[in-house]
Amino acid sequence: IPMKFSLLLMHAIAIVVANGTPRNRPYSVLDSPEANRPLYAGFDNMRLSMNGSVLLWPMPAHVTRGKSILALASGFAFGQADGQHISATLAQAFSRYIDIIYEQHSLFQVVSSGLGIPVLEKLLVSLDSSTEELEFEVDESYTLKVPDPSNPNIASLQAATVYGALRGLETFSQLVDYDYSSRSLQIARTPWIIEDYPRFPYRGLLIDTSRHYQPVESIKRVIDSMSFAKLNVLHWHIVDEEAFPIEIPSYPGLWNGAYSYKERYNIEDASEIVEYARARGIHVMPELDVPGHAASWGLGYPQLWPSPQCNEPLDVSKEFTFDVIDGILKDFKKIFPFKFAHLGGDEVDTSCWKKSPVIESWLTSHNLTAQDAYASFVIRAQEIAMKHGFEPVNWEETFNIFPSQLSKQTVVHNWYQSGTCPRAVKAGLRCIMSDQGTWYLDHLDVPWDKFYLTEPHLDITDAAEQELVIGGEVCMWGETVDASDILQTIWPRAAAAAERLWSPLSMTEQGISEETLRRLQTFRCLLNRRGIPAAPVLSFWGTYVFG
Ligand code: CP6
Repeated sequence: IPMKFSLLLMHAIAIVVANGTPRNRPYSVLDSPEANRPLYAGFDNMRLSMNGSVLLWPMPAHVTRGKSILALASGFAFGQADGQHISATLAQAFSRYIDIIYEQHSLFQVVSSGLGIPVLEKLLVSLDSSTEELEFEVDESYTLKVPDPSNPNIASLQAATVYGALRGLETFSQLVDYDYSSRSLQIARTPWIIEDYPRFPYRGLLIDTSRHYQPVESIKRVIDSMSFAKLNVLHWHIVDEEAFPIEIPSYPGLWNGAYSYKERYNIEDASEIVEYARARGIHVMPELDVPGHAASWGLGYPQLWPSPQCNEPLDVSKEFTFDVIDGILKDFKKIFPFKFAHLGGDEVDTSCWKKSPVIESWLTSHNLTAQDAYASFVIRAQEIAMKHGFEPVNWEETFNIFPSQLSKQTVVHNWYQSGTCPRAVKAGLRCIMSDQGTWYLDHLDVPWDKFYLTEPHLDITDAAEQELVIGGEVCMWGETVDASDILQTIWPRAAAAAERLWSPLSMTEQGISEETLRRLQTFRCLLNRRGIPAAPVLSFWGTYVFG
């Protein structure tokens, strides 16, 4: 009998594990979002939301809802409240979200009349401010009412700025479901009242275009997908030792360090990326990683290499090195309006400086150790960046090795060891968390659970110190990905971090439950429906439950 039972039990477990992951069939239309019912949100969303779950990702700060239902009217439209200055950013977003709401269900005809249920004719957006400028810490809060208490056929979205309205439109789009029996677009559990705002102003994703080139189109898909998860900073690690793929008009030889003439960005490409991101409420932070991780600079200007045997760190002894940094940051300022520039400073191995005769004698004559020279290099790069109007971000080694020399303006970017942000904020500096053990997407074996459970305020209890943690960032280093697999490597795990960075701590500190898993699966399906090839949600959480 035990044998029989255990076989039954194993069978049950196998069904649970295999559920919704058809491994043995080639991809076909049967695997498309709408056809694969158990896995995809289009169908289950409706049932589950009626059963009580709120299937939004990331979870808003405050949600109340009712027990009614609304269908989108055939002429459903977004509009801006009468008498307001028309926002071009909002108008573009309206057209994107109409496409998203309708086309994600395009395998089916959408019926919108004769349903016998109330219809929603409009979502009216009202903005408190007409600014279109995307500044750091811009107000991203919004209030969404579906329908508005004043009119059963109109929903309202009120926001301080257009960037809050973008977040609200995303939330609205996640409320809309395709109902298979009536073939209409519906919103269940109305009336909804959602009041929402981010927990952290900096919710980042790093991409690395040095180890593998990413075509502009690929970066745009990454930006699209970030906006679905309410991430708002694309940290663009443009250059590293392997390649220098961007045009720098002040030093046009630099992009000789690109892999090929095609695998590089001209000014127009970079500006197009910045504007594409801005229209989605996403800042682009460029990184110029110095003095290490910079060997590729010397393909255009070999005098930046300390010696033929030593091609990084960059030559600290020559004024030319700092002229080049000055030119790059001056050109960056014209392309990247974000207030931060990342200046790297990580993994600097100065041992070959001491073996380069020119640098060795320069160190001796200036009475500097190699470490002093590393510090002075970083400080000088910070001064150049500040001269051009940037606030500097540096990887944590700079803070670990010479904390008191760093500008007070520095944002310390954690990656290497735990405890860095607690020390940085105690020293009065701002901090971004990117724990390599749990928020590095190139660590392919780290499951979403760990991304979800990473807490930027870990070991920081003082409120003023917590305030200095501006947020966190997941890092998609480029060694393991190119355009063929970047999206499925980023997603769905980055979404877990996105909720940690957006939703109130009181919610995320509850940890992971079956509800979290189901909501994340729903979000992953939403990404698939929108053309983002997010990978299946593999959960180690399941092993806690199923043994
Ligand atoms: N490149 C640069 C990298 C990394 C860093 N800087 C890195 C280090 C360790 C891991 C992953 C990435 N590839 N420029 C560290 C900030 Cl595990």
